[in-house]
Amino acid sequence: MSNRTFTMIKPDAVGSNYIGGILDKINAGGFKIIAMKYTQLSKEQAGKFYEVHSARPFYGELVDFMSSGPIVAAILEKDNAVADFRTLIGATNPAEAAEGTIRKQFAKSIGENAVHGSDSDENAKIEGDFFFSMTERF
Ligand code: RTP
Ligand code: MG
Repeated sequence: MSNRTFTMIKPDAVGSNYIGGILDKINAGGFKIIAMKYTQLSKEQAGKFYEVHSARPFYGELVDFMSSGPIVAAILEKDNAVADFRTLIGATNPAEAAEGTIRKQFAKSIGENAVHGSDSDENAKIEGDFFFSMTERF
């Protein structure tokens, strides 16, 4: 089990000035920030990042949304990082997210749901490498 995961603060949350609030919850949850950047994905880059979802009906909408404004990308460290971070962010649909979770507090809808969290150690590595070069993390 790896001790790292990858996250993005999505365009809805950046646009609503929730970066600080979300980072507070990440720190309070025991996660250390290993790498972080503020950037915006092109449509092509968002399409590549979410390629695993290319057959899903919401893919076009997801790519449009994720390239619609700036995001914050980060690599986080904690024991059991992937599973613990998914617990901290809550269910994909904020209407189903548990009390105290990031999505319960900050997400607008199932599509515009404030944050991303990797779903496996393997994807955490792939996703971190998508955004950060060797000299941008340690
Ligand atoms: P994420 O990858 O962003 O951490 O979210 P997740 O694992 O909870 O959800 P996933 O199934 O991987 O879906 C990726 C993102 O696609 C959008 N989505 N829209 N309209 C819809 O029914 C729908 N379903 C998913 C969400 O932005 C979701 O986070
Ligand atoms: Mg996912």
